[in-house]
Amino acid sequence: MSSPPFSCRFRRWVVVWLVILASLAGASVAQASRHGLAKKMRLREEVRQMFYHAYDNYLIHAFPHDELKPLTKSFTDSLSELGNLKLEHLPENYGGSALTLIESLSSLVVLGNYTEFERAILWLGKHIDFDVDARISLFECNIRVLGGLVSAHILATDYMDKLVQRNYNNQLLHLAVDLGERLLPAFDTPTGLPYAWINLKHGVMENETTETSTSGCGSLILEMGTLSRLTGDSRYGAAALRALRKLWSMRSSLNLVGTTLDVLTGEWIEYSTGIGAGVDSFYEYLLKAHILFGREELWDMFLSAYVAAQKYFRHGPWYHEADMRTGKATYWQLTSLQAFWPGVQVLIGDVAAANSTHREFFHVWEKFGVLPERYLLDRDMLHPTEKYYPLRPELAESTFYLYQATKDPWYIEVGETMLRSLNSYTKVDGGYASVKDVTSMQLEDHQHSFFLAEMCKYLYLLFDDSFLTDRNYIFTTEGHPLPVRSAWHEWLPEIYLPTELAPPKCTNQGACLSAMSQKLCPTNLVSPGKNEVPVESVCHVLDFRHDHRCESNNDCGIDSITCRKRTCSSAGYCGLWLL
Ligand code: DMJ
Repeated sequence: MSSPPFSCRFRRWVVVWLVILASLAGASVAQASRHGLAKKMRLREEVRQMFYHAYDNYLIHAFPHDELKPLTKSFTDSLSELGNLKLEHLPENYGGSALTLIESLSSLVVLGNYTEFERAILWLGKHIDFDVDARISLFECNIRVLGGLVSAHILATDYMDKLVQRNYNNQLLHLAVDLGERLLPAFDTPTGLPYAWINLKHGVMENETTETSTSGCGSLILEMGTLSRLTGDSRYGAAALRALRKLWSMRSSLNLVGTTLDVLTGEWIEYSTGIGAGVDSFYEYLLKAHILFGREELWDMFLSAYVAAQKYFRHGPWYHEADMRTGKATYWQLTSLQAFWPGVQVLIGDVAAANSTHREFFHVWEKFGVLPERYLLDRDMLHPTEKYYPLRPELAESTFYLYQATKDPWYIEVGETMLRSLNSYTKVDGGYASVKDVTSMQLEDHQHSFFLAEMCKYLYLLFDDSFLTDRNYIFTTEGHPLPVRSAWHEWLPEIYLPTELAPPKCTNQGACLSAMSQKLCPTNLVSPGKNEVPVESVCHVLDFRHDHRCESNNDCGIDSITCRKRTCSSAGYCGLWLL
């Protein structure tokens, strides 16, 4: 037999080498992925230790008070202090509502500790009472307490088979309903925009401030809407949606909303606006409420708001503030709260933009060891007074979302760096302490409840997302998971009709049409008598242009009579067209 020609032999060698190289590459990919998995499991265990160091110290030194003071190993009943920068109207006889325990519930499930979860929910069901003379921030109480309760109620129901005693009888839902009732009077304003502060026992206090923020009245719908879905009582979701619609109707011609406003007049107080403090979760809730409740109206609002934010605030990977009326830049500042934005961008698939902003935030983290509250971009220096880092979780949150979207191991390294920094700079014998000044790393005696609700949860989920296997959740702004269920999308506008309806309309012959069949909104829609002043419908959102011309449905508002979304006709006019 003659040997094969050289070209044939060469080809055979090439094939043999390719097979060898491929199997070596395969082996090293398998090895790398084993190595990657081992690393993630090791980091997951470190996060678990971090959670229990914070949680156990809270239980030992602070429970059932609200939050832990880790340096002095004591407690603070901080529910009335949250958002209350001047510490006004603090209660005298308030002993705490176990805020940190409520905030830890969903994290316990994410970590798979069902026994502790069960112990906690049974304790809360027996001991918590919201009939307390305490003035609280509607926003903070909603995202931390109501959100913590409704999320944990759903988890308790879904994970019933993991509970040992299995005697969970909706205790958390009962608490949530009681709390929801106490929050509702805040919405009783001529505009439907809620007061920022309410006393849990006595309702809105006399001479209460009428100033609130956009996030304060625009980030209630996930928790209140979920309460409505769970109870079948539409009032909670209706109140939150009404406030959101009103807020949106106050947008400028640039589709921007301001930062603070007056709930009685519906007028803006602070026109300078951005994606950080005072506005942040307004954007987040438009999108997440659309995901949870499936309303196109919310998506339209989000999209217009998002496009405007990208247009007027974005400068490369950074976001500055701008005047809502002119779009002109006002403050060139990076704030730690803005770090949530890439997470929202991932949810809508804007991953490249999310990645570039996240990278810049992470560079700032690396530069200081943690994220300072405010940094002056135009002067490339720290804000003189806001040099603190109160254990905020937003960067960890965005890192989690970006890793979910890309599986790029670089985000695991980001998480590892953050974990290391938290352990080196903020871990003390009695828990985790906030940083008072990032230049000296001097600590402050406060472990915020969101450290357990968000920071630990997002870092854990970054390294181990088995909680999300076969389950579809969105996370509230406080990191509490709510399930995305198609049944929750069948929420017809009628459900939102306020319970207090206009009286039936009767003809001279005596035949009456009920308010419900007339699809009327609230009583204040009744045509005013001669000397009466007409009151604006609470669901009314004006069309974008005064002449009602439109280019898309985004330009159309909500009909004041039927509370239905107006759409853009093919001739370019907004109206209640039959589709
Ligand atoms: C949390 O309470 C929430 O994430 C809120 O939306 C913003 N601030 C804190 C964490 O920084």
